[in-house]
Amino acid sequence: MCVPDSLEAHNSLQRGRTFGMVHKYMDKHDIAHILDEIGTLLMLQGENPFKIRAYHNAARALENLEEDLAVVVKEKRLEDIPGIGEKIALKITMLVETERLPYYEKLKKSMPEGLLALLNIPGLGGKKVKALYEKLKIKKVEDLVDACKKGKVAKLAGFGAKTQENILNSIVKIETYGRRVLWWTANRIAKPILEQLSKLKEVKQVEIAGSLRRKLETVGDVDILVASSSPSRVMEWFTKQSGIDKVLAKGPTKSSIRLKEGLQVDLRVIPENQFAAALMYFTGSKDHNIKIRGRANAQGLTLNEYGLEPLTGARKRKTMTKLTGKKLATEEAVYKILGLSYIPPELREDMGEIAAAEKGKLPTLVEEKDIKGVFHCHTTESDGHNTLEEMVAAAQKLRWQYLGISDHSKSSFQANGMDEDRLFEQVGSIRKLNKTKKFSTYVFAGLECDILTSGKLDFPDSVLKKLDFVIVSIHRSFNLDEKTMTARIIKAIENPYATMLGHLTGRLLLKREPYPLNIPKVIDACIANHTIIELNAHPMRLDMDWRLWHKAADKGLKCSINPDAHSTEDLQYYRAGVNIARKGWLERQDILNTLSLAKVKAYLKIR
Ligand code: DGT
Ligand code: ZN
Ligand code: CA
Ligand code: CA
Repeated sequence: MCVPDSLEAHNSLQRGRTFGMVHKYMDKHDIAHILDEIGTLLMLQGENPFKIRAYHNAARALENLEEDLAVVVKEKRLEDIPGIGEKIALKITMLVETERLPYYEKLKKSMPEGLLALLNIPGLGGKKVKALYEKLKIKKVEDLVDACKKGKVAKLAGFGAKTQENILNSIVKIETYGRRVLWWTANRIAKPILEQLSKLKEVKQVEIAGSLRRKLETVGDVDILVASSSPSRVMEWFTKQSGIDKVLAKGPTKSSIRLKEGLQVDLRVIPENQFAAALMYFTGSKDHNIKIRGRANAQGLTLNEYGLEPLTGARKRKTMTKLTGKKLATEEAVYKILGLSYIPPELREDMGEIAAAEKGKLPTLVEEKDIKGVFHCHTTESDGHNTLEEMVAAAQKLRWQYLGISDHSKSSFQANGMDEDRLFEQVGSIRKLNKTKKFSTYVFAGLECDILTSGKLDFPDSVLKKLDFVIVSIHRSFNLDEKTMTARIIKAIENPYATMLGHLTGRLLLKREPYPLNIPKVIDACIANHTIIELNAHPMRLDMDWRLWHKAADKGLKCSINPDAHSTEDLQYYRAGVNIARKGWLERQDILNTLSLAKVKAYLKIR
């Protein structure tokens, strides 16, 4: 599979914790999570693969459901959803109606709780976890660490010393990663809290701050700021809302809670006249703040979370005049007084934004509305969950002018990759669909073509040349050394039919490290060969990393914001891609899919 299991399952498993059964309100994500867990538990019990897959498929179907689950259940339409059969429909119904499922509870009780967390360790699948449990009585991560240290794991059939070492290394990494959450997930969790806060009549203003506002790829905790003159009422609501696991701190102006999902949320209530300064302060980043504060000091001002004030002492009088009559009601005003143009939160990372703001040379960042269509979408022809027509209909709903379909090639057999015949058949269907003008969205026929270990592509040029575009990606042989990996990718992108390079480093945020690669060399080769590097917008990938885009784009590298969509709902990932493009200082003209259909057609033709 190109993309790992559902995001939600990933994020909660990553902390090795499970949802409790006493939710006040169970939504589709909660239920999907339970179905995923049932599938996993069945796998650990050695159940048959079809039964296991049925649960995982049903979980994904729920995640992708666009309707209100409660309504579907009420109208008894669950079984109409592809991927949900009769038996699982009954279980979902029971969960929605009673928030309980005895089958699941019994299943869970029959297995040690810590086993599920073991599955999240890279390299440990159901079979291995089962063997560890049965042969060494390993029930949780601590047992496993202990057994590794004693050399017991190495001696098990199918493991060995190398595997034992890898397991230990992975555990160390998971422990450091485990404290953070994907931006996408944190945003989904934070949104309803924000919405409900804004409905309280005591609340004048409410904003997200911290890394979530800066759109960092992962966040440590969620920071919310509220402007209000009655903080106690706001705190009261905040610390008593549903979904709380624990109130970590409750004070008159600052409280912290931990949600059942494991995420921490900090709330600060601030008087209205200090809101802008506080928002700036708590948005950070810390490094950006330090530079900004230094700049204020140099101008005879002091900037802190309460506002911008004249420094005391000799310089006081001069600056007083400067501040008279100015109201610091917005961040813009604060930046302006400091002689800077407004710096969007995404750029506040101390990566040259202050110098650029001083010269009025900040980029005009790309926006969601600039996106005219997307490439890198999968369908049921490989490992996607929606058909070609369903994907196009969804793109049309987003008012996109075009959609680039790129299913997997034959070497990705685990993702049901296509051979030549199936590829040509799909190309035929796409051409035919375009002719019918059934949709206003034009479809480009492409391929996500595997880069083989040698750097050769999975299909000969004679096949590739019949396509509108080709994304070349690595899906296996990740453990080559840096030199070999770099040469492999460069060979692939030098192919004249390689339009773009997919998920550059293969990283999965909070889960899998990038493979070793000389990235600057690959970037230079892509520029020289006019090959685009995609900004894979899957929330778990966000690859190429935003820290590299600014310089690369200045050198002439072109970007394409690709959702790597495996369902119609995944098309929304383009938003995560725009966030990261903005963090990477990218402007409209750096990005292929901000172009109109006519211009993209022309571009692809020249190539
Ligand atoms: P996170 O939560 O680890 O993803 O990252 P942030 O940036 O959200 O960090 P957090 O939640 O600790 O604090 C939010 C912001 O508050 C941070 O970006 C800048 C500001 N801040 C917090 N503590 C300090 C500090 O000790 N010094 C400075 N200059 N700023 C701070
Ligand atoms: Zn892929
Ligand atoms: Ca934070
Ligand atoms: Ca915080």
